[in-house]
Amino acid sequence: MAPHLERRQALHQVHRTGAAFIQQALPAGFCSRVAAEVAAAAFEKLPEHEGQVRQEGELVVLTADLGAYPAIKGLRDELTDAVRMDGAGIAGLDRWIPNEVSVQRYQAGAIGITPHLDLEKYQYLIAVFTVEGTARFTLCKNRAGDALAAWPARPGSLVLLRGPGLGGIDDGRPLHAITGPTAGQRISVGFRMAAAPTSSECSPTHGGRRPGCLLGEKSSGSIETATADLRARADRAEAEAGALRRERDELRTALEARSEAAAATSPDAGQRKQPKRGRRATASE
Ligand SMILES: O=C(O)CCC(=O)C(=O)O
Repeated sequence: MAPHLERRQALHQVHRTGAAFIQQALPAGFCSRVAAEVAAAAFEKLPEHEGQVRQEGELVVLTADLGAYPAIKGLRDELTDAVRMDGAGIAGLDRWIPNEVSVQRYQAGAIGITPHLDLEKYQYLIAVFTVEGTARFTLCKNRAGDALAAWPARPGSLVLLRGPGLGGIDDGRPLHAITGPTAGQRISVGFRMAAAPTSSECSPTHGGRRPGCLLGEKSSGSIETATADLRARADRAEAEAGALRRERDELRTALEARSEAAAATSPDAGQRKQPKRGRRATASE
């Protein structure tokens, strides 16, 4: 994994701007192990259209205990610990537990996925490693795909995206797109924390997520979703309450300083203190 400081800076950047890129997050040998592990997985073709989004690639979603995928399991565990440690102080990251792994495969010349938002149910953070092949990842200004930033998603690189609730931000999901590789194939491994699979999203043939729902931009309700939403709102309320407390304290300090200054510069400052002493004396008699 990338050094501690680089990860920390990247997580703060995700919080502030919506996305960050780490060029060298995984060693080449480890990427090859992950690619070999998923080579025989049951990929399914993504639907070509999802609303206004176009996509060309394949997907397999791993939701179980990952026993058959030891390298991915190890990566998930290490990533979870790293995010908790390096994201300390960014609301939501202390409870980020990726429970869904999406492995995506694209062939040379494929469209990839045109500008889109990830589903709202993916809370706090999305982490996508590239383990094979190269493509251009774009952080988009608009649906036309104009770039705010563009990064080469190569083996070992990591893209981090903001999910709902991160740092108390209600919904700061970034618009993004990925091309297909220019040669060979590209494989990405994405880690997400799904608040809950809903009955309409579940299908036994698709590992609990229907193909294409990756790109849907709303999720429907369920108890788990509602619970996660309440948690995110509680985090936000906590952050706002902290900010209000700090503002109150600053205002109080400023007010005290101002009244002391006013009292000190007033021509009858000495006299004003007299009645005070007098009253106290009177009261105690
Ligand atoms: O395959 C990738 O690198 C990322 C694909 C993507 O944009 C997504 O899964 O939302």
